[in-house]
Amino acid sequence: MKYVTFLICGLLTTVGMQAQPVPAGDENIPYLMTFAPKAGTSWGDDDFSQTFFFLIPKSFTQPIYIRVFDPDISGTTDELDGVFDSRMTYSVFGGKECFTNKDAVETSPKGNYKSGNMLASKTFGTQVEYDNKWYTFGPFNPSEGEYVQRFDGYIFKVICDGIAGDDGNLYRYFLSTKMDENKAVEGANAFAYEYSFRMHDNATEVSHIYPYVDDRTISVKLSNFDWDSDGFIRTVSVARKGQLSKVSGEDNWVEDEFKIFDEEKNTSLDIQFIKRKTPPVKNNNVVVNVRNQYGELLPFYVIPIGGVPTYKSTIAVKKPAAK
Ligand SMILES: [Ca+2]
Ligand SMILES: [Ca+2]
Ligand SMILES: [Ca+2]
Ligand SMILES: [Ca+2]
Repeated sequence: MKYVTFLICGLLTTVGMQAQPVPAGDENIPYLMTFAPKAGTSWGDDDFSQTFFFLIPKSFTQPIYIRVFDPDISGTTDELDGVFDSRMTYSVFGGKECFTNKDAVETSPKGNYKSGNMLASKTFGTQVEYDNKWYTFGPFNPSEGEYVQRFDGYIFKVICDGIAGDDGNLYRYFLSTKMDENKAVEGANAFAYEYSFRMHDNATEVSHIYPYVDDRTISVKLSNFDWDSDGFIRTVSVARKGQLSKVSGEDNWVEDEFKIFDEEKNTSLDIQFIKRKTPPVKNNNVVVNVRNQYGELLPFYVIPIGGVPTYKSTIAVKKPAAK
């Protein structure tokens, strides 16, 4: 049933940009992942904190809700170390600087990363009543977010911080118009500058992240953490058929730098996470970020800007001639 829902969402996002599960359908990422602070980073989370931004178009004026699936840290959906004894705090921020503060858009929970007005906050532990269930923050008036001119919309920030314990928290979000069900906000999107997520166990599943390349981007540095040598990380774009990147093993960061083609500007890249078949890697948690030549992070939109890029052979054929 869950799989069917994901498929439907995937179709909707390509057609109408109106579904906001996070992760979204095209990403095929089963869960976001944040570990509690006493976990070793070898479990797959480098900093025990994850930030997501939700973008509401100015034209949308109805109340919104931010829903969390499996907010607790217990049961079958989370990653156990010993006994479940962890706590996580989810906080929703809006107002001035919730997005435009420079600490808010970095990869690590440092400085004033909790900038803006805290609109709501709740800490979860082992509450079984929320196991595999939704918890809803809100309602929020869209204007409680931070208005950002270049998006012509309001931005909310949600941070999940590991507070205590050593277990891993799997969860998902949904930006909804309803308190007790998932109803998409038309024209909305969500994005992050660093993605910390759980891979599928099934080796045939491919997960995707879609960094948006703006027209100032000349080169990018793709960084991945604790990939556990699980197969390939490959980049596809309008001008790139499938370029393999260096991958990390256990508890380390690996970086790969490459030039951006002119044709890739103002499009999304499709970074594909392809599992190895044997021996199988289970419970693989990984962290990914992408920076440009200025060291600025590229946003990963859950609904890729310009759609999922497909390689166009005509572009590639043209390229050598243009040089
Ligand atoms: Ca534990
Ligand atoms: Ca759970
Ligand atoms: Ca959970
Ligand atoms: Ca891992």
